[in-house]
Amino acid sequence: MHRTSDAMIQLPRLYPIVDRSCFSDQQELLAMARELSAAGLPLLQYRDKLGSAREILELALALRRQLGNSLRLILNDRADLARAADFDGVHVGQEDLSVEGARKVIGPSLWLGVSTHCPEQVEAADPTSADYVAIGPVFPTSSKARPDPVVGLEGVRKVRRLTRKPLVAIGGITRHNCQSVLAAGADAVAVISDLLREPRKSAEEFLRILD
Ligand code: TZP
Ligand code: MG
Repeated sequence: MHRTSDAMIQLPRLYPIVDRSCFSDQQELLAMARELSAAGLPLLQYRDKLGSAREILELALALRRQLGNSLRLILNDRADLARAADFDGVHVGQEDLSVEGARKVIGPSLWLGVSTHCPEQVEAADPTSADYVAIGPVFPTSSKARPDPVVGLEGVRKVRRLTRKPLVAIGGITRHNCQSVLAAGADAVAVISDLLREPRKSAEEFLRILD
């Protein structure tokens, strides 16, 4: 499931993230991923700020093994492990490898996303080979340690004007506020906590609302 270089990627409106810190063990995370896959979601990010490289690769390989190629898997932070686990892409932040550094590791065809937190970072990301730009936190979040300042819907509107790349909004997005985030110009919403309880049901509700 690779892209043709230079072609704009087609992001689904819901971008679910399974975060290792939300689960007591690997099996729980895998079970949630299977539920999201059963709901028909085509994209999933695995985020792990706690595990060693070895543990992250092990769980990434298990995700790929269990989910097959039915959905596109993106690894947070680690371009090297994304390749090793045969993932479909990587998502880097401002303190990970640079976009072009990560691109060198993953090659031209895997998906590459970059987190931004202000207009200057979006302007810097725009001319790079990133396939999409994430902006956030849009709303207050408890899923990220030391989050950057909240950008609000106004922040989404502002950065929408700065790039034509697909824009993913993240941070505090729920079934209640997701429509307002798309209306502010985001192409997709990335969600951790509002998918945790009853993942399949809440994913289906998101899909209905975002349609
Ligand atoms: N980056 C900015 S906010 C955030 C990340 C990883 C956490 C989003 O999680 P939630 O639970 O959907 O607010
Ligand atoms: Mg990161």
